[in-house]
Amino acid sequence: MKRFFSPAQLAHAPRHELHNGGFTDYAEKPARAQAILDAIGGADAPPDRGDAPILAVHSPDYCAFLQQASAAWAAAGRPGDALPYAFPIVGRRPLRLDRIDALLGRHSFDATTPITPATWTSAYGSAQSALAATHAVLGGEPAAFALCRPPGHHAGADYCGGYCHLNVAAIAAQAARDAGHTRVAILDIDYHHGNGTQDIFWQRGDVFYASVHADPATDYPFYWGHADETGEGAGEGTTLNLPLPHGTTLDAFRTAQSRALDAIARWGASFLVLSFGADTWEGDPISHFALRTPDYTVLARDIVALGLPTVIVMEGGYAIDALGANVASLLAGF
Ligand code: SP5
Ligand code: ZN
Repeated sequence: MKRFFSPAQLAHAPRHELHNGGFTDYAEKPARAQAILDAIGGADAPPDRGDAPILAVHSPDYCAFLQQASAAWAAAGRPGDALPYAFPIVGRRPLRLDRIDALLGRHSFDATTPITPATWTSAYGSAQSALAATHAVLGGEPAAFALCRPPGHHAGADYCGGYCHLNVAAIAAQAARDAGHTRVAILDIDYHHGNGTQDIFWQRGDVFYASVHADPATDYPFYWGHADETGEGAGEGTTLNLPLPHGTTLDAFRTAQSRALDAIARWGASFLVLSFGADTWEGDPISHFALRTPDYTVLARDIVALGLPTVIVMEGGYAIDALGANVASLLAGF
């Protein structure tokens, strides 16, 4: 299978994240990508397709913010990585969006996702990897893998959060739409709900979003991913959320994934984007499911049985010692 990764994706390396009221090591480390590369035997650098396919999903203001936030933070005399601390509740607006503090809160939904001088470069490379895999599949490959890091599924059209800046699954899905696929599905099997992906396609009837994830009643991102969220307007019925409890093992996960696959098949998708997170693994340090390494091959075979051309984009997975084997297990099923 073709695999894509840009060395530029390694540069984004925040020191800390805000966790339970204090700072801890940032879980989404560059070493994650190296562990995956080692396990899958490397990857090709993606060509540069420019920012048009990124701007097909994200707002120009938000992309400018990602490029400028770190310099503005430093210019304001702040040390370290840029981090928001004040957020506009829905319906409020800041009067001065030139203030870095106001900008950070306007374009973030949490305080766990610092912006560094390399954030834009790495996120841009991550998006280019997703686009390279998408174009490989559009060109006839049955499947291709984008080693996306930083990940994407928590990022909305104009906000970051959850270690995510550019929504690589949404960028891939939109590129497939723009290449002529009229019905594109995204299956998200990261441990966390992909709130950004859901938001981006919430009112659209041309992209189906299905997610299997930890119940937001107990888990981040809390405000999205409940079973009664099904989309609105033209998108009514094209969002499917399948929350699961702590301790979930293969049987229940596979049953939920099969429900998602059935819905995608019934809806008539002709192209699939798989948001894959290995944070469902039993030993993941920030998650509470109990999948085992061989389980990913089983899940992949069920996805292959759908018979759709498939772009796989990497999302979470924080047990670095097991991450390579877990990704290799998934790819073996393809
Ligand atoms: C892409 C993805 O999997 N994002 C997950 C974001 C989860 N953030 C909330 C949980 C934060 C846990 N932080 C643990 C810090 C360990 N040093
Ligand atoms: Zn996750």
